[in-house]
Amino acid sequence: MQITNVLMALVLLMSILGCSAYRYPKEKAFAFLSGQSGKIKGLVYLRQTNFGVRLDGWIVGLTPGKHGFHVHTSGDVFSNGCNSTGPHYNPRMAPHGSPKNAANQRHVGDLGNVFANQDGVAFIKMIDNVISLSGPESIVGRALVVHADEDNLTATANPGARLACGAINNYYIRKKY
Ligand SMILES: *[C@@H]1O[C@H](CO)[C@@H](O)[C@H](O)[C@H]1NC(C)=O
Ligand SMILES: *[C@@H]1O[C@H](CO)[C@@H](O)[C@H](O)[C@H]1NC(C)=O
Ligand SMILES: [Cu+2]
Ligand SMILES: [Zn+2]
Repeated sequence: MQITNVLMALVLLMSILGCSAYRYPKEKAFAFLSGQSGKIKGLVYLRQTNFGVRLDGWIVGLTPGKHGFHVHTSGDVFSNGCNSTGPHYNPRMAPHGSPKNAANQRHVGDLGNVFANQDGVAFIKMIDNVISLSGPESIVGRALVVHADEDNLTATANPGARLACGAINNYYIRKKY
C-alpha cells in the first residue's frame, strides 16, 4: 500500500519533470515493474546521455543477492505476464554475455544483474552505452525484466524465472511550437 503511494508520487514527479524536457532534448523513458505475486515492484527511469543510457530506480520485494536484469524483446507484459516479453533483445544476433562485453559479444538487452540488499531492495544506477532510447535499436516499447537468480554473464547463463517486468515507455515531450 505504502509502496504504491510512493511509486505514484514518483510518477507524478517525473511527469512534472518531463514538462521541462524540451529544454534538454534527450530521450527519456520509464518502466514500472511488477510481478505475478504482487510482492515485487519497481520503477526505473531511463534517459539518454552522451555516455549512453542512464538507468536509475529501484526494485523492492526481491530476495537478497544478484538477480539477472535484461531488456526483453517485446513490451507485452499482459498476454502471459513476463513470459510474453520474449527473449533478450538481440538485434545483432550475438551470444548472451556481460554488459561489459563488446557490443557484438552480448545481447543488446544484456544489462547483467541488479543487487538486492538484506531488505530485498535493489537500487539501480547504471549507464549502458549499447542500449539506446531512439533509432533502429531503440528499447522503447520493449520490456525490462528481473529474474529469480543471478545471471552469471556467460553464453549459457540461466537466471531462472521472470519475477517482474515492465514495458519501457517513452515520455519525451516534444515541443509543440
Ligand atoms: C512463466 O513460465 C514459468 C516457467 O516456465 C512458469 O513457471 C510461470 O508460471 C509462467 N508464468 C505465467 C504468467 O504463465
Ligand atoms: C553459468 O550458468 C550456466 C547455467 O546454470 C551453467 O551451465 C554454467 O556452467 C555457468 N558458468 C559459470 C562460469 O558459472
Ligand atoms: Cu531476462
Ligand atoms: Zn542475454
